[in-house]
Amino acid sequence: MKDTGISRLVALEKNADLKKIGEKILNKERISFEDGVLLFEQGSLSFLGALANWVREEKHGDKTYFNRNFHIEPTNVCVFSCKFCAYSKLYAHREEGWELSIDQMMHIVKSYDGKPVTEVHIVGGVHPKMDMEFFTNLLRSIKAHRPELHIKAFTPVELDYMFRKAKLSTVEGMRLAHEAGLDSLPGGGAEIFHPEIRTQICEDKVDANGWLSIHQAAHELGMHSNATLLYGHIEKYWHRIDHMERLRQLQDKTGGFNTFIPLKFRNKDNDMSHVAESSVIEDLKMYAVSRLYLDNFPHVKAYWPMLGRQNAQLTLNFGVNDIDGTIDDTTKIYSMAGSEEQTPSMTTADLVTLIKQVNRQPVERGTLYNEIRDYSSIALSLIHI
Ligand code: V47
Ligand code: SF4
Repeated sequence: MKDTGISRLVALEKNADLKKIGEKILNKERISFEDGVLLFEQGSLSFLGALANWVREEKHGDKTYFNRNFHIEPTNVCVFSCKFCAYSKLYAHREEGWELSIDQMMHIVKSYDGKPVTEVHIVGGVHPKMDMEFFTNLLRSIKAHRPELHIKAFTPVELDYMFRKAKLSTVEGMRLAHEAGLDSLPGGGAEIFHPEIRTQICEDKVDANGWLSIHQAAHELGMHSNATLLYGHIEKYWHRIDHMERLRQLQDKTGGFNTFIPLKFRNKDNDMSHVAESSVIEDLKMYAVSRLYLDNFPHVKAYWPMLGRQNAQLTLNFGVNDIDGTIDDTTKIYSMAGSEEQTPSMTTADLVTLIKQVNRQPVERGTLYNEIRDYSSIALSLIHI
């Protein structure tokens, strides 16, 4: 153990249960479900932060990853009715929404020709007319135009609906989507797995087992994926740990997850607007406990459009080693729910500055964490776009 400061902090901890958990973490032993709940309930922010930062530095040193990506949201029309969603328009009201054709989406892809983006992230509502055939055509068109662009697309909510409509099993559906060009899955649609909460906030979409089995099928085809957790609304701490426990178990089996992304619930213009948002202290505790509980997840990511740039900087001392990407101002799912960033877009120079301001090492990555460029000693004036 290289940092004696952290050993002293754990040795001086007065709460005997927390001290034991701290010792387990420093010995690289797995913490239990009960330990996870106790960390949330009794761990001080400084204790959690110091431990999570120690784990982060053991795994990644000061490296802080970002990528250059853009988003496409094919539609905000959705057959489901998640209570936290400020974004979707029910099919019956689809004149208020948007539905992009393949040509319109290819126009977006082509607008990035010649620009150094490495990933397109495609996710949206579940439109009954956008089916398996539509999306496999889209995947093939993108690959035909720009084969090296990594396509990270579709949550199990969208995939489950597509597969069921096409009468495909999960394994067959994933294989067809992969063959058409799907490279990896984003982490969305997970929310809170436990049915006690899931039935209250998003009862009509794919359940926990459906979500997990789609990610498992992707992993078994050699694809990687991310996982999210929507926190800070009506769930209790143990629901968060239950959610992470299910992810940790699947990761033990497949090793296919790259990144865990806690998503802070935002309450603007949705059916849960009466629910208060979490404080920054609670946000930082969430990131720290995620880093401590998910010992088999390589990366923990802060999604800056949702948290705001300064809070995202803070998370880099609470277990986070990835800060997503340059994104672009087309991402509506957050701006419509009251995120900090109404038009999320950061240049590479902005991202590098943000990371350097907190003395971390900015590294551009591909979707699968292949390192593209270390920006530690590159002058800002030499960074373009
Ligand atoms: O599943 C919807 C969330 C998610 C609200 O994998 C909300 O790299 C907060 O998963 N307050 C979709 N969150 C987005 C997503 C994502 C984002 C960035 C990167 C990656 C990745 C994945 O957005 C949904 C839902 O949990 N969401 N409404 C809201 N009011
Ligand atoms: Fe539809 Fe996704 Fe919104 Fe739920 S969160 S209503 S699945 S767009």
